Amino acid sequence: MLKNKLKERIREIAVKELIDEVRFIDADDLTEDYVGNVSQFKGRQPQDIMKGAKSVILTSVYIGKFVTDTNQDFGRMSRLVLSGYYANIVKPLHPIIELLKSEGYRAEIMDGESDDKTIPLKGAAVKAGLGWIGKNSMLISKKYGSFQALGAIITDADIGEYNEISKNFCGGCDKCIQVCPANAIETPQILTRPKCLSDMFENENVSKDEINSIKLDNYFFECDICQNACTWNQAHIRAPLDTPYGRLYNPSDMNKLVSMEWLSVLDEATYNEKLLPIMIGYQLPFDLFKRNISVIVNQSRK
Ligand code: B12
Repeated sequence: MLKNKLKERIREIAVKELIDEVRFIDADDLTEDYVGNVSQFKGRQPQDIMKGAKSVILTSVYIGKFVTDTNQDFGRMSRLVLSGYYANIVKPLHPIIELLKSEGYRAEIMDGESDDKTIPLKGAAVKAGLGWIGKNSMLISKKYGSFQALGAIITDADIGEYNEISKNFCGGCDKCIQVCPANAIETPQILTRPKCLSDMFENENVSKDEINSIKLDNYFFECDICQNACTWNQAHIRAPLDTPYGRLYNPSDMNKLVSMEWLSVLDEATYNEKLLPIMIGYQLPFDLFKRNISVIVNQSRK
C-alpha cells in the first residue's frame, strides 16, 4: 500500500476508535529540543525500543470531560484515571497494529504497563506538533490545554512527516508552580517525582502523616491540582469540549462511586467490585486507598 494511502487508512481507523489527533514523526532520537535533558531517556529512544524503526505514530485523546463533582462531599481521581488511559492509549491502537502487520510491517504499541519500554510520550508529542512542555512538565496545547492523554506506535513503516513545532505559551504565568500543595515543581518543566501527590498516593513507603501535611483538595488517586489552576485549562474547566470519546462518559454515574460518605466506609470486597474496575492500567491497592481516604476525612474535620 502506498504511504499516503496507508496514513489515510490509519487516520480513518483513528476516527472510528474515537482518537482526536494522529500525527506521524520519524524515529530518530528525541533531542533536547523535545525532551530537555536527553540523558534521562537512555534506552528509551525509538531505536532502543525497535531497532530499524522508521516512524512513530503519535495519538491523543481529549480527556477534559472526565471529572466528578468538586465539592467536599466527593473524593476525586484524576481525569487520566477516569478516562481509562492511565497506562497510555493502548486498546484503540490495536486495529492500527493489525493494519501495519497485514502490510508486512513491524509495529509496537507504547504500553504504559512497562514504562521503561516506552518512549517519552510528551517529548514525542512536542515533536509531533501536539503542544509545548508547560512549567508543570505536562504537554499543553491551545486547543486542548493539558487535557490530552497520549499513546504511540513505533513501526518500520517509513511514514514520518514534518510537523510544525508549537511555541511555548506559558510566558510569565506560573500558577501551576504556585498552587501545587506539595511544591513538586521546583524547576519549571521538571517534576520532582517523589514530591508529586500522584506518586505519593501510590507509594506504600509514604506515611499517612506525610500525606496529611499536604492539602489534598479531596484527591485520593492521582492529582489534577496544577492542571485545575493552569491558564490554558480554564475554558475547558468551564465547558469541556464535546468530543466523541467524551460522549461515552456520564459524570453522574461516576459521582455515585466517589461520594465521601460511601468511600469513607467502603470495605475491601465492595472496593474490589465497584472501584477497581474503573482503574485501568494500575489498580490502587485497598490499603493505600484507605490511607489516602482517611487523610481526606481528617482534613475535612479541620
Ligand atoms: C512515570 C510517569 C509519571 C510519574 C512521573 C512523571 C514525571 N514527570 O516524571 C508520575 C506518577 C509522578 C506521573 C504523574 C502524572 N502523569 Co504521568 N506519566 C509517566 C510516564 C509513564 C513516563 C514519564 C517519564 O518518562 N518520566 C520521566 C521524566 C524525566 O520524563 P518526562 O516527564 O517525560 O520529562 C519531560 C520533562 O523533562 C520535559 N522537559 C524538561 N525540561 C525540558 C526542556 C525542554 C526545552 C523541553 C522541550 C522539555 C523539557 O520534557 C521531558 C519530555 O517529556 C508517562 C508516559 C510516557 N511513556 O511518557 C506518563 C504521562 C507523562 N503522565 C501523564 C499524566 C496525565 C500524568 C498526571 C497529570 C496524572 C495525574 N493527574 O496525576 C500526573 C502529572 C504530573 C505532572 N505535573 O507532570 C500523561 C501526560 C499527558 C500530557 N498532556 O502531558 C502521560 C503521557 C501518560 C498518558 N497516557 O497520557 N506520571
